[in-house]
Amino acid sequence: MKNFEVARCFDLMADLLELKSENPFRIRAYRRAAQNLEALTEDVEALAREERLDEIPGVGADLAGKIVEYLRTGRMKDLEAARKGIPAGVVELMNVPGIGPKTARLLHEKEGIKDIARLEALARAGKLRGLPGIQAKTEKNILKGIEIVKKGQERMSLGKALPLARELVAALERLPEVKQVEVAGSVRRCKDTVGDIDLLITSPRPEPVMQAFVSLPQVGEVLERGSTKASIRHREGIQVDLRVVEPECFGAALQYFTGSKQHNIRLREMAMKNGLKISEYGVFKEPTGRRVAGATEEEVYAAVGLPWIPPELREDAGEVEAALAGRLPTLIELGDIRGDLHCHTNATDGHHTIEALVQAAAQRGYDYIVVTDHTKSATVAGGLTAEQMRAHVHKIRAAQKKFKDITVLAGAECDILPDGTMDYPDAVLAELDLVVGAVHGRFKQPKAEMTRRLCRALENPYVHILAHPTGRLLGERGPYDFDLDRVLKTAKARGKAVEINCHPRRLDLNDVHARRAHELGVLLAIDTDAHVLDQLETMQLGVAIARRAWVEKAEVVNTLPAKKFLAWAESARTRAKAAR
Ligand code: DGT
Ligand code: CA
Ligand code: CA
Repeated sequence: MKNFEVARCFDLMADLLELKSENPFRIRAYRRAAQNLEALTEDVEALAREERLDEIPGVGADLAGKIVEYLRTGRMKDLEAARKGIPAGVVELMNVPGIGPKTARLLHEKEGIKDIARLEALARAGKLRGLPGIQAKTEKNILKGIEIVKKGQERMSLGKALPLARELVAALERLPEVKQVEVAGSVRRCKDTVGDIDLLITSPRPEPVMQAFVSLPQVGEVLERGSTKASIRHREGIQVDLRVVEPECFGAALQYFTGSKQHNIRLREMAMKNGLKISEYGVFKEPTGRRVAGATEEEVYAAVGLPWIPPELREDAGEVEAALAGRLPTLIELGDIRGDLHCHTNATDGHHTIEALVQAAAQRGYDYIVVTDHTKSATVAGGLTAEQMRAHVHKIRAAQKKFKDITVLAGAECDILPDGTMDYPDAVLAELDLVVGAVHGRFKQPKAEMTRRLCRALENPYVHILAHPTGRLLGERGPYDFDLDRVLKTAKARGKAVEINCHPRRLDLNDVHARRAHELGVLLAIDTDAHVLDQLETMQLGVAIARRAWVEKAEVVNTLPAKKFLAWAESARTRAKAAR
C-alpha cells in the first residue's frame, strides 16, 4: 500500500507551501488530504485503478491527478518544483514535530543548523533560547520532537539489515589483518526489526582494520573511532558498531554481544551460582580469576553447564530451562524447505513469466513450486476472473512439460471476502492444486466479524493455507483486530496451515504469533509471496522467524516431499467429500 507514501508527499507539499507563505487554503487542502490518506483503509492504488480517488475526502481532480502521477512515476513534479531553492536542512528540521516552517528557516539561515543532530546538541546546551520566538519551554518541546523523529527512524527491518550486515562482513573478511568476523546482536538473533548492526572481529593488528572500516564506501558518517571500537552511520541510515577482541575472548564476546540482555542476565545468574564470573572477556573462576572459557561460544555455555543455544532462541523465553532439561528443539533449517507455496507471475502483479519462476525455483533445488496468482477481487493486483484463471492454470500445466526435476503446481492466492466466503466458487477452487486464502481489503472489520471471516475461510475444504494471517506491515500498519487463538485452533481442527509470509515488510505471522501456533500444534507454511525472482531469496527470513518460534521441520508443510505434500493438500477435500 502506498497510502502513507502519498500522504507524506502531500504533507511535505504543505510544509513547503507554508515556508513560502502561500495561500493558507491550499496548504490546508494538502494537509487534509494527507490525513485522510493515512486514515484510508482501502489501497490508494485500488482506488486509482477504479477511478474512485475522488471518494477520498478532500481529494478533488487536482490532487487525484497528483496521486495518479505519483503512483505511475514515483514522482510528483509540483513537489519537486516546490522543493527547488529550499535547502535540504530546512526540510529536515521541519520534520521535527514542534518546528514549523518559520522556525526551521530561522534556525537554518540565522544559526546555520543543517541537521537534527546539530539542533539537538544546541537545544541540550540551552543555546536556542533567546532566538526570536524560542523560550526555554520551546527548547524542551523541540527535544521531545527530536525523540519522536528518532524513534520513528530507530529500527530497521531484518530484511533490509541482514544484507547490509552480510555485505560489511564480506568487506571485512577481505582485509588481510582480519581473522574472524561475526555478526552479533539482534541481527544474529534474527529479530524482525533491529536497532543497529553489531559486528565482532579478531585481528592481531586492530589499527589498520579500524582505519579500513571507517573508510568503507558504505560509511555515511563516523560516529566514534577508538583503537578497538568504532561506530559508524551506514549510508542506509542504520548505526554499525564494530569491536575488535582478542581470539581467546572471541566466544565470550560473541555470546555477550549477541544477547539478548535478558538471556545474558540468566546466564550470569547461573554462572554466579557455580562460583563463576561471566563477562564479554570470558568465564572466570571466583575468587582466583582463573579463565575457564572464552574462545568459543560452545565452551562458554559448557562452562555454565549448558549446551550451545541457537541465537534465535536467546530471549529468556524458556530456552535456558529447555537447555537444562536437554529439551532444546531441533530447529528447522533453510535446507529443509522443499518448495515455495505462494508466488506470483506477470499474469497478475508479479514481474516474470511462469517459466522464469519455475526455472528460478528449480535452481534453488526445490522439489515443487506453486504458482498462486491473485483472484478477481484483488483489483489492485490485477486479479483474475475464474475464466482467466482457468486459462492461466492451463499454461501452468503446460509449463510442467518443460521441467523434469521440479513439480509445477497450480494454485491461487484467493481473496477471502468480508463475509468469509471465497472469491471463487468451490468448483473453481477444486480445479487448483492448492488454495492460499488471503485478506486484501476491509481490514477494519470489528473483531468478531474478522475472526469469523478468517475461521470461515479455513473451514472451507478447498482452502489450504491462511496467508499473512494478521495483515501487519512493519512500521506501517498494525495487525487486524481478531482473535488469533480462535483462528489458530480452527486451522488446527481442520488440518490447515497458517503462513509465515517472508516478505520483508510483512514477516507475518511474526515470531510471537508463530510460537503460539507452534504451541497449539498448528501446521505452518513458510512462503515468500515472491513478485520478483530475487524475492525467492527471502525464504531465509521466514525460516529465521520460524526458528525464533521454536519450530521444527515436521511442523512445516513445505518441508514435505512432493508426494506427501500433495497428499496433505488432498486430505481436507477428501474428508469433506466423505462427510457429504
Ligand atoms: P537492538 O540493537 O536494539 O536491535 O538489540 P540488541 O540486542 O542488538 O542490543 P544492543 O545492540 O544494544 O546490544 C547488543 C548486545 O549486547 C545485547 O543483545 C546484549 C549485550 N548488552 C548490551 N548492553 C548490555 C547490558 O547492559 N547488560 C548485558 N548483560 N548485556 C548487554
Ligand atoms: Ca544491536
Ligand atoms: Ca549495538
